[in-house]
Amino acid sequence: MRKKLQCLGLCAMLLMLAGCAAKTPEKESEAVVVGFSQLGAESSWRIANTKSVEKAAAEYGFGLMMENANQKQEKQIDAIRSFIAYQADVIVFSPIVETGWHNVLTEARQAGIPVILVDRMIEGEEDLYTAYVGADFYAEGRRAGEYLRKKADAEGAQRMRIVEICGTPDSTPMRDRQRGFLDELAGDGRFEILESVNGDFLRSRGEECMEALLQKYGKDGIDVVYSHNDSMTLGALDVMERQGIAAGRDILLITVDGEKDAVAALKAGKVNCVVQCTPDLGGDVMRLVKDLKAGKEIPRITHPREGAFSDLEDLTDPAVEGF
Ligand code: GYE
Repeated sequence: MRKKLQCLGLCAMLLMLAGCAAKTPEKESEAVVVGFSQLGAESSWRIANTKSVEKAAAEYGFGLMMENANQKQEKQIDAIRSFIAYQADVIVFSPIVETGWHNVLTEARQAGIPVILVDRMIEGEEDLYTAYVGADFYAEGRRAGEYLRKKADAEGAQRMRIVEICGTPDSTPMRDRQRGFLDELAGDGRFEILESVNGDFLRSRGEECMEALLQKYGKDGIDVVYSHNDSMTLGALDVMERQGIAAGRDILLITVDGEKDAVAALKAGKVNCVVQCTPDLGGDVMRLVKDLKAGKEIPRITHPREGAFSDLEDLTDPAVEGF
């Protein structure tokens, strides 16, 4: 069965490519083919992001060749090479980590195929991509820290011991959510980071990390969990609930993304702050693809507008909802 499906997929792709080869200039816009390398399916955020790209490509009438790399950089590199071989019009990709892209992106440039980064950035290599569409993760980290300072003020807290559950090492959201948070709290003696651990943006790892942290510090030794995404937060929350810890009161929880379950936990008082990060980036990306193909100048950086929800605000506001 699987073989058959693979074969069907291949035939569909060949047909699509045959269509491209035969494209006439007046059909140019219909025949745009976008190669999209998604990095994985590690979180609800990622799944929503994939859907957003698929939906937008269909709305613009673009052909989409999508490959999911299942968290493996080598697979992303292979996917980009296959898009180059197929002569996609534009390559869109979401780099799992910031480094290690020089060779493959040089190949794309030599083939004359523009590259748009979506969701995550790469380090340096400014001349090897045309644009970036995604969040300002540093600002997200600052928002998380800003909430915590206000919360400490509101509670008159003198000391807050923080554990940080981080996303994939060397990824842009991990690096910048950490940097922004630390910068925001720097110089304020009330805050102490006990430890930062790697939860890889996965719910299962969030659970493992929380178990290990509670074993090490005890429930009375931790005041705040700052988790880089909702999936890990929800895993950590499961552990707290199993251990009879009143999340949101005994231990404060700050999370990033804004998926429905996290916003529901916020409204239920189990999470204290949700810093928003929208997965809905497909529309911006495809608009840029269209403009690029039309020969227009496109902006180098497009950040979606984002904010934060917290228990310091009115949570009955209808605008407070998740994706
Ligand atoms: O926060 C997390 C996902 O890169 C912004 O990756 C993205 C992050 C998102 O796995 O849930």
